[in-house]
Amino acid sequence: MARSKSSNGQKRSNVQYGEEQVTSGEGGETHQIAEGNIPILTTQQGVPVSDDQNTLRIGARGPAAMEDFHFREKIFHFDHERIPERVVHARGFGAHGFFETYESLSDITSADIFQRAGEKTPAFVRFSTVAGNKGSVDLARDVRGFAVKLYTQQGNWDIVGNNIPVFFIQDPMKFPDVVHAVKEEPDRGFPQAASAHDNFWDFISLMPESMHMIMWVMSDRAIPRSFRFMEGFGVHTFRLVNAAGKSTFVKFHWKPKLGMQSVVWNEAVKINGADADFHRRDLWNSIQMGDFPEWELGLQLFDEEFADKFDFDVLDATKLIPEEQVPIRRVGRLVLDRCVDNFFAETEQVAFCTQNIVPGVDFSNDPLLQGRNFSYLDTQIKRLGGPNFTHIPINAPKCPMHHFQQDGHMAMKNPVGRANYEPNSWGDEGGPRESPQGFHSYPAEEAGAKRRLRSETFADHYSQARQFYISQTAVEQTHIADALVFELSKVERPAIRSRVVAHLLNIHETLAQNVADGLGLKELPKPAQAAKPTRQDLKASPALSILKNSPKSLKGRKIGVLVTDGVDAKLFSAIQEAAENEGAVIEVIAPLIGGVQASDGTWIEAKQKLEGGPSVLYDVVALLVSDDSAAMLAKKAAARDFVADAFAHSKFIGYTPATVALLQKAGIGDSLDKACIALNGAGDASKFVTASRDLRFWDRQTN
Ligand code: HDE
Repeated sequence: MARSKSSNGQKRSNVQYGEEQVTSGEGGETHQIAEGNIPILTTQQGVPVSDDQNTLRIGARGPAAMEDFHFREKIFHFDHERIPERVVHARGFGAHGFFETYESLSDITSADIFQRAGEKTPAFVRFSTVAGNKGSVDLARDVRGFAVKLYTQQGNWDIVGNNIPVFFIQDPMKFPDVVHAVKEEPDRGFPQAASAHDNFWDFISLMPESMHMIMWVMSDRAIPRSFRFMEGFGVHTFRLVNAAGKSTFVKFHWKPKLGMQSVVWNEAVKINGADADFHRRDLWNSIQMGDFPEWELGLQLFDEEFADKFDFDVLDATKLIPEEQVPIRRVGRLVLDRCVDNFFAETEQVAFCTQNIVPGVDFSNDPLLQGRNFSYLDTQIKRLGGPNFTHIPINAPKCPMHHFQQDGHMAMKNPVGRANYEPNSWGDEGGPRESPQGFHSYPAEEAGAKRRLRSETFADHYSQARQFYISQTAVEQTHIADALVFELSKVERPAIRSRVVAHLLNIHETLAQNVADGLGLKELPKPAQAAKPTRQDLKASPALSILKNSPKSLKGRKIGVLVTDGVDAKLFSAIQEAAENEGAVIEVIAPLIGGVQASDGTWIEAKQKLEGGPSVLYDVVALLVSDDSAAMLAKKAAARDFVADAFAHSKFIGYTPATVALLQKAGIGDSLDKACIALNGAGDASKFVTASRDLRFWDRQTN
């Protein structure tokens, strides 16, 4: 590249060879010059730049000149573009919105956000996976972070939760271990964003307290269809405190307005290949379309008396309180209605801290929560480079702030005036003062010997794992067993596989047996030694199942419509209309991205070329194949995969008579069931769309 003029004498765009001329030339061949309203490119110091294509050099083929301040500044800044990614939850996606309070909760809490019905509080939410690095895939089997920052009038309140209501460990001392174990193995640097490896299962098999969370992570909760269709949980017990100082325990829940939905594992694997950004794209698109994702905030409120008599310790983060036992009170809604302007500035730099609470909210003694209260501030200082990360707009409170903290790296908001300490005698000019209305900690009385000790009340590790398992439908139970078999089949050491099965025996015998069979384990191990025997009396909690709470609606879902030239125009429009009536969207897939000509001569634009739009990207598929194109399509591997996958993933399939050739070639022509709906004409469209509200025809998995 050192020689400037290309051999055939052609000039490449934007670069002028061999001359110093910057303004003339035809078309885009020379520098793009600022004209009219286009601003002039400058350095960070504001110096106008005349040439952004070439470094300053001595002679056309000579060495670079050190004095090229524009080059040095540009490269120096580029070299420093990255900040450390989060040690966990590195891959995330955020959006802005608001929280709207339904009713005053002043009897329970003095938190300003809950005082006035109808009040809207700005919010920012960041969803994430836990284990994968920043550039990993969206549909890893993993817990999802669900972190909410509420910019209240009395300061920022962060509810830094997950989409699973319990955690792997009980004591924060073990957090680095569980995270090291799940992330890539240190010698080889892989696997990424996958718990299916020896280190993770080795650790888990030695940590019985993780068994409840393992049930959740092996369930479909860990492969959500999108952020919009998953629940969120604050996990720990917190306190709400009213103006009179009365405390009520609380657990926080976020309930998705569109209901819950997950994908199946084989689908997740393929989605990661077809669209590694599946979840972020979904959130981005739905907000851009004005279909704003929404959750309701639910509170489980209980007092000391309940806490004392509850089957488990409310301070143990490996336990939940079934909704059937303490019902959820819905007190407001969270709406995400604005995408970020800049991913780095907002999503990457947002700094959540569990210790960010406001008057009227307080911590409990959950040891994990107490450990987190140290960790988050510490990690933000490392990640964002200093103590002034609250000066970054995404982290800055939207209420007045006055304090005497000053200086440090990148100080943006600097106090004016003389007083930078308190007490002072400067009167009105002396700066802010404390107030009785400020934050008061709940005066819980604490006493006890200083020891390193796990409470006896934390000792039952299997009963709620069993309760979760028996609360699932048969299909969901099969998915849990399949996930365990998949994960443990990637584990190379047989002893680890067997140790996990030994724990499963304490949870549910059928589950343990199914997993053992799936692994080809010749002999069942002895059940693991349990600190407490598994309780058999805990009743199933239907709220824990996704499928028992299926929304039976296509609202917010996506129908993939595969079209070919000559597609029945009336049928296409009828599907489009029926989808709109349901609140669903359609996406057109065609053999060529340019689109197809319909039977009435109109042109239908495609959003995806067949090879780039596999059926795993859609909730429901309609195959609007015309008579003339059926044979051509049947020859295409992508078309055969499209229908075979839709069928294998238990999806509803609408098909025109001509499609049968393709279905036959894909090997499903003779297995069509009641979720495969013939579309003989426009009249069948609404029947098909209505039937698809079930989202999946699970009987197909068991038949
Ligand atoms: Fe976190 N966690 N965590 N965690 N966590 C972080 O903070 C930590 C835990 C959660 O979108 C880190 O900013 C410890 C439970 C979310 O930016 C770090 C312990 C729950 C996010 C950290 C836990 C969570 C984090 C890494 C055990 C669910 C992403 C980067 C005591 C209730 C927030 C960062 C975002 C992030 C520490 C356990 C949720 C290192 C020590 C339990 C959603 O501070």
